[in-house]
Amino acid sequence: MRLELIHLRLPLVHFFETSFGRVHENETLLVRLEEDGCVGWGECPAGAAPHYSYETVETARYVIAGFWRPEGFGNVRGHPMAKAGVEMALWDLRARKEGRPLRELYGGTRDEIESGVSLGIEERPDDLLARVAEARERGYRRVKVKIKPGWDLDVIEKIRERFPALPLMADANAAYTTADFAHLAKLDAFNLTMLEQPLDHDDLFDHAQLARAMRTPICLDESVKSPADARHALEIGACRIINIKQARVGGPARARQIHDIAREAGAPVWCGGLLESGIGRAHNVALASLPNFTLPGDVSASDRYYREDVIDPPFRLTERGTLSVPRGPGIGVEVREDVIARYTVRRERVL
Ligand code: OSB
Ligand code: MG
Repeated sequence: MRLELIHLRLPLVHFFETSFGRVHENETLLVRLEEDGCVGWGECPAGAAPHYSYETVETARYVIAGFWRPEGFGNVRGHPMAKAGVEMALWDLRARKEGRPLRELYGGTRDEIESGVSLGIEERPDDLLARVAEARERGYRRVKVKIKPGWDLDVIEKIRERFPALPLMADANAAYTTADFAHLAKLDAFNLTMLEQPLDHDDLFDHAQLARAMRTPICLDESVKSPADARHALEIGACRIINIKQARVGGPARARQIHDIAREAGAPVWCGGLLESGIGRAHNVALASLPNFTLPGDVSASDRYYREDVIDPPFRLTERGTLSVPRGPGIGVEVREDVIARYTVRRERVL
């Protein structure tokens, strides 16, 4: 077996700003696993800075290079994105060896997945309105906008005025506190499908309190890091919906456990994203083909992020506002190593 880590820096078509900052390019770590003439690919979409979570491309590289063995990660605590990247590569390798699509190994049931788009904070509300209009014209099934204190009620009100029937939601990336409950409850006036992660990245308890103080359903992202978190969150009413990111929760196996826990609790899930390259995107598409992914996800077409994707063919939005789930072996798309080489910051053989 041969394992390589490839640190990529991919320029974004348009900058992406959340409550924790703006990025113009995305840093991500690819995992390339080769065995018996077959290659499996995974991705740790950890980014350059520990803002979304404590992981970065550098910590993922450090943890995989230093502590991964062919038997697994042993007693490594935390570092879910590092673990997820390797696990994705192992699943892809296995599926390719068996000549089966990943979706089939996961028990996915869909041929296409509903695609939404996540729009960042802009300089001016009008800039965001133009981007919402464009997303709608392209046919995305729902629009998510990033909010933070000072960029919330007024912006949402403007979008609603112009697009009364648009399936719309907001994501705060943990920008609010318990002092903001009354303010957040004013979002109830705008018929949002959900409010994502308004409070602390580690919190469940306060979210349960907030959920009782507003009508808009709460969806958790950052706070659900494990199947146990999902169980606790649903049991105490901290959320009604879960955004599943396999990178955040430590890989596809744990993502599927969370999917099953939510299904048993009667809670829908959707597939989130972390600006992945085509490789992580293909893994997300395979995961999102599972039956309880009943809401449009943040898995958008390749051209929404990058001028040039590292896979062929890139993901394209169908006229139904969906992405097709590839039928080929593994992630079902060809990996363009020539494109990867052009964006590589560092490539290292670990095993
Ligand atoms: O909170 O869902 C998030 C991107 C980077 C970090 C956090 C988040 C996001 C997104 C974009 O919302 C999702 C995507 O389109 O990949
Ligand atoms: Mg989020």
